[in-house]
Amino acid sequence: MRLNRLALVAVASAATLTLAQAEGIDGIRGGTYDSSLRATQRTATGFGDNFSELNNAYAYTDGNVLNLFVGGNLEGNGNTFEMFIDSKTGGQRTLTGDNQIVDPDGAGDAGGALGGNRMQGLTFSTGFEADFYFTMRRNGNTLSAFWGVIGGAGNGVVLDNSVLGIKYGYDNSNTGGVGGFAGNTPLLPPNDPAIAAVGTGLEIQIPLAEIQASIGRDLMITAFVNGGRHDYASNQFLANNPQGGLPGDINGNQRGNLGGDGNGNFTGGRVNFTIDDGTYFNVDVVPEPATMIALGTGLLALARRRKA
Ligand SMILES: [Ca+2]
Ligand SMILES: [Ca+2]
Ligand SMILES: [Ca+2]
Repeated sequence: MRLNRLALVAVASAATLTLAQAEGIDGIRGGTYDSSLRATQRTATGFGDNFSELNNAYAYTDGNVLNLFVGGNLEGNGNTFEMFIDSKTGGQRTLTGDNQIVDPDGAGDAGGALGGNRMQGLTFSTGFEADFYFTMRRNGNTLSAFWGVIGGAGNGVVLDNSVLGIKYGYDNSNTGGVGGFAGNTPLLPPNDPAIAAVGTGLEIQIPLAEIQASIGRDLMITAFVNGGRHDYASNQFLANNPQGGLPGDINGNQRGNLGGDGNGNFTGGRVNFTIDDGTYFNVDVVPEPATMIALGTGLLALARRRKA
């Protein structure tokens, strides 16, 4: 009898734990992210204060999904949020163009965002070999999101919160975080509390199975804001490396938008430069927090056996 009650308490605790951890994918940073700050922005935005800026990244895994929150804004003029995930061995450090065709309509090119006229040639940090690609744009209040497999053939997937188990949400109410870019002033301090505090922006949930993640192998993620046709990069990258995380930034100064060539120039539709080393953040892949559930189930089974 005593054991039965103990078992029930354990099961109830597990249920409470599960409920407490439910995170709405709504662009609002809930309490589940509290201990999972991964990166803060160190460069004021060249795409407009509170129009397009990436202030911080919070992310965690729970054995089933990756939950990712990026505090900031994405302007409703069609600008794109770009995210590359390195979740397994292999992939592309330099986008070869041998990839799925993602968002061809938005890119204005049959090859799509990753193709020869848009991001083919973009080179990631040393050690970062991209495996998957997520992109989202805002036109007014309409969100569009797409998924691509690096090295995959055929067409990417149009996401709508009901396919691949991938969910996304956005809240545009941020008015804090970084300001507008005003020249090559020194980098903002790392882990600035006001920048880390931004609590609205983009939120994404991706099943770990979809990115073939393995327990114990960290995810590596690099994210930035790009132009509407994926052809003109802003200066909002996460994470920043100690030098600012932008090409050529070796003197600790903020830099303006990277454009197509890394130097702020529009090159006629092509983003093609090398991102500095360390321009990504890690997210550890951990097992499901099943200890409580297993304990509850075990005790319940034990109680049943004793009863029988
Ligand atoms: Ca949320
Ligand atoms: Ca701001
Ligand atoms: Ca990889």
